[in-house]
Amino acid sequence: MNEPLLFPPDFTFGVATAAYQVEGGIENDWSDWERAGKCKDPHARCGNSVEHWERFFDDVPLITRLGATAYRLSIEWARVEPERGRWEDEAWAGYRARLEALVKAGIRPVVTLLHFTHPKWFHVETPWHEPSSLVAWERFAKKCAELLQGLDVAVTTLNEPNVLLLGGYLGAAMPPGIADGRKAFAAMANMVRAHVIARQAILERCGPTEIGIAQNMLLFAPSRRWHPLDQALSRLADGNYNHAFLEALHTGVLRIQMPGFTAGKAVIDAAAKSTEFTGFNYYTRAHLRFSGKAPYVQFEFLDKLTRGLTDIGWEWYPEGFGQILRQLKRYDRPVWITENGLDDRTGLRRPQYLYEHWKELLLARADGVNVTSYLHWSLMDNFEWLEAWGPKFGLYRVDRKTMERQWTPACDYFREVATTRRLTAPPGTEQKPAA
Ligand code: IFM
Repeated sequence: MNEPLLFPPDFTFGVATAAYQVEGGIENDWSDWERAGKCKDPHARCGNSVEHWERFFDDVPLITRLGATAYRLSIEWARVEPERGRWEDEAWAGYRARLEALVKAGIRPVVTLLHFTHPKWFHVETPWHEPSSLVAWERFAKKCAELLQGLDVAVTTLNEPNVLLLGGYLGAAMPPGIADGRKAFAAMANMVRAHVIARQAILERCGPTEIGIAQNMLLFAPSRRWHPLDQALSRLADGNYNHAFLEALHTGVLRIQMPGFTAGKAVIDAAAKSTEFTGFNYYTRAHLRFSGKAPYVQFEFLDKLTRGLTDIGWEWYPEGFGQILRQLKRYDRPVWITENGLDDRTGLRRPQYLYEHWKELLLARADGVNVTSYLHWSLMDNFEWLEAWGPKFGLYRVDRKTMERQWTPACDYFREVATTRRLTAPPGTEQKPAA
């Protein structure tokens, strides 16, 4: 590419975090999960995390210094309703003060209502596969809508419902730790309904608001390109994992199809056309192999192009970003990149990663995909769920002994592109050029 590619003047550059991963001091289903020794390191604890709750007002300038004008953050349900039906007014006021501080600093909040974590009572008393989940959720969503009244914010109701369902309801790898296909489908249908309920509550109290979900999407590919069963698995994963939830929010019909294994259909009319934008979280490509014995699907990250996996072991594959972006045209909504990033423990690869993914984004735009925002995961290093404190996803490195936030080379590069809108290659290159 000889000419620099340009981002349009109204394109939004921002950063993202989630409450449990950064705030600290939260007791919820995940803190219980850790105590039960269910992270990779059974002694790992999120604990005081990176103290973003306490340090929030000092962290705001970290965002503005990047030239970012949007910040995706989440409300921790367990902080505001630690016991069912008991609101913590101080916590609500704390969130309001934080949102106002962002707005005052010229940063538009993109507020996530549910980012994986729940109050401790939720899975016991009103789990997602039961209708009672929606009663509890509606009360919470209405309080969130009150919180947002009068502020210029956007909302992602749910973060990666597909990850929560796969990990929490099929794989028993995260709370609530269930492995039950029937309950998983019931939970999925209720989460579609939950999006609709939250949207309704927000529109009623806040007026016109941009509302969507943040959907994790992987570029699925057959491990053996020639193998018909690996090919079929990739197609099924694309349909069920990537698109089923988005399709439901587009058409009002939720459909899961695993020929020979299972199928599910729920008609939720109110979900049709229930988003203002398509939120897309992209990290990598995954290869699928039919293994011949239960559970039949082998999921692998392969370094097919010998670029070096990212430190968490995911493939470096910006081309997949562009390919999925082109698929999203079908939803006929502006596309927001609600997350994209990598675990980069030296901090040296992130500028090149940004460059290659931004290039794909701009090429997709040139092909008519209306991508209007890019929110980097993450503003700063944080607690990475089952992997706990190993991964480093932050533009800012955090020294957890001193809690100091440290500028990295990617901060310079992010700022340069976000403020000039010109995509030029970062100085030096740690990555082989895309094939
Ligand atoms: O840290 C997570 C985030 O909570 C959800 N999306 C993927 C990120 C990296 O794994």
